Amino acid sequence: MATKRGKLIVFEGLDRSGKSTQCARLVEYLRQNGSTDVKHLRFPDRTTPIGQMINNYLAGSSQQEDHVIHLLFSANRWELAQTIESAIAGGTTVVVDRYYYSGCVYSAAKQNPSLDLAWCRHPEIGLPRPDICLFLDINAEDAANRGGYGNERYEKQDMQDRVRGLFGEMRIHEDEKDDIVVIDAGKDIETVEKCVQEAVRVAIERVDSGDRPL
Ligand code: T5A
Ligand code: NA
Repeated sequence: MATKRGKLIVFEGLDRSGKSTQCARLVEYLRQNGSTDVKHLRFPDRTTPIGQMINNYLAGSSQQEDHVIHLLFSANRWELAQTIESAIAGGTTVVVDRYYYSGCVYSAAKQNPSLDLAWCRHPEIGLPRPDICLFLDINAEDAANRGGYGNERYEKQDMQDRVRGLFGEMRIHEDEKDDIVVIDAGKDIETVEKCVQEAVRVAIERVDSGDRPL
């Protein structure tokens, strides 16, 4: 029997919505209960030279023109595109903390007139398409009340409010609406975790039944 391809599972949401927490829990769960290898990635990947430029920008220790930082975030994904594709083709499931949805909406939320959502999408087109995007939905105020908020560049309430609105408009593919599952991230960690597991189970079944080829 041919090996099943791996799945691409993406977490999205505002800063402090619980992505890293849920990502780690899902990776652990799939490693214990799934039948495939699991690879855990996050964007920005701050370990590459491009990722270090992004890190300095987010920390406020360097400046970048709006289009330039947008393209660096995108390039940081393209650096790993081949790795993601090979993993999936080889049967490994890839779980990613932020992806091109963040890439587009954070840039568009800056309200630079020549950097709208349509412009922001272009460099992302052609990246591996997620089988499911789990959008951890929380309002900016509740997110702000969680630990450690306020140290990085985009962690400001008005920016986060615009980002949340733009997530709803975000599409790379025409039929992408079905890729996105909204999860109420204001609930406790275990409740959110259960919702995530159920949504992922449904998505995996959809792909394996041939309903959703890559
Ligand atoms: N960005 C990113 C772009 O502009 N363009 C791009 O292309 C990309 C990829 C950095 C910034 O870069 C921007 C977006 C961001 O502004 P990041 O490194 O992912 O992106 O940084 P954050 O999203 O800010 O990561 P955080 O770690 O801050 O947030 P998480 O991962 O959403 O939240 P998490 O899991 O670390 O949890 C935060 C706190 O809340 C608690 C946790 O214990 C932790 O203390 N928590 C909960 N508390 C109560 N109830 C729950 N259900 C909880 N879940 C977690
Ligand atoms: Na995070």
